[in-house]
Amino acid sequence: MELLEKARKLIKTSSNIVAFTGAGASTESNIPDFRSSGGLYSGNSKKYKYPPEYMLSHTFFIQHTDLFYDYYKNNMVYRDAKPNACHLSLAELERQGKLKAVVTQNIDGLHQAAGSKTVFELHGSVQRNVCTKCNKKFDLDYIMGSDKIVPHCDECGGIIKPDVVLYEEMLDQDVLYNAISAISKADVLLVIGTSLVVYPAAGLIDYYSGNKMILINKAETPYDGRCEIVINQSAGATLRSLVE
Ligand code: CNA
Repeated sequence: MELLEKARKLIKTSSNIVAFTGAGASTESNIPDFRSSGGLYSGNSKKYKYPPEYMLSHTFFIQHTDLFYDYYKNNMVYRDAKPNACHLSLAELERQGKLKAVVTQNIDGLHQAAGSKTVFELHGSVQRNVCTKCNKKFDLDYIMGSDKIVPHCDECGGIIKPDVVLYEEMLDQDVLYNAISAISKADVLLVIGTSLVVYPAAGLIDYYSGNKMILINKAETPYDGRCEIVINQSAGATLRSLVE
């Protein structure tokens, strides 16, 4: 049976689908991923003398806060991005009662913008920001609107940190617990737009115990052999065709 047809059938007959998404779910919203050619790791950050992994680390945030924010604001925040067919189709599956949760490595907030309600953001979100001194919360407009490169709290003057999980930092334990719980109970697992090389996030799909894993990713991944169906096509067009 044709792959798309087979995937469509699995989705049609399931009422407990969970989606696990990565940066490839948002490239069609014009947000670059990390590892595609043209992605953030492939050279469009040449302006900086440090590798992106280091500039997105906790150590770098503490030791070079100004450079961190320069890189972060120019490469990780896309305020004009709109949800694409991938985000919208997943939200539609949730509205139909078929999809129970989206577990995402993305930090862009586009699943919620598309209408998804149950979203577990493993790596946090650029939309939330918090003062490192007094814990006051700030939205993205405050961070980007600040005329200084490093945003400071308007009450105590402390440095504000994005609620984004940087390299060297732990994942939020509640988010992790909820994500594992959803994945381990899922009937169909839709894995979309992720190279599956960033741990511990990628390891979460090991908690899926079924045999209906559908992977939609342009490039090969280390998990291809474990999937029932692998579709190496664009996430937006594929999801649209699976859900309509
Ligand atoms: P990655 O390692 O960059 O992999 C992305 C994968 O998506 C690649 O294998 C591509 O082949 C594939 N891909 C790209 N575009 C499409 C498309 N249109 N359709 C289908 N497949 C596509 O990114 P991961 O998510 O695996 O890595 C996890 C990192 C990336 C997390 O820490 C994220 O926070 C981080 N990240 C997030 C964003 C975002 O929030 N939009 C952007 C860039 C990086």
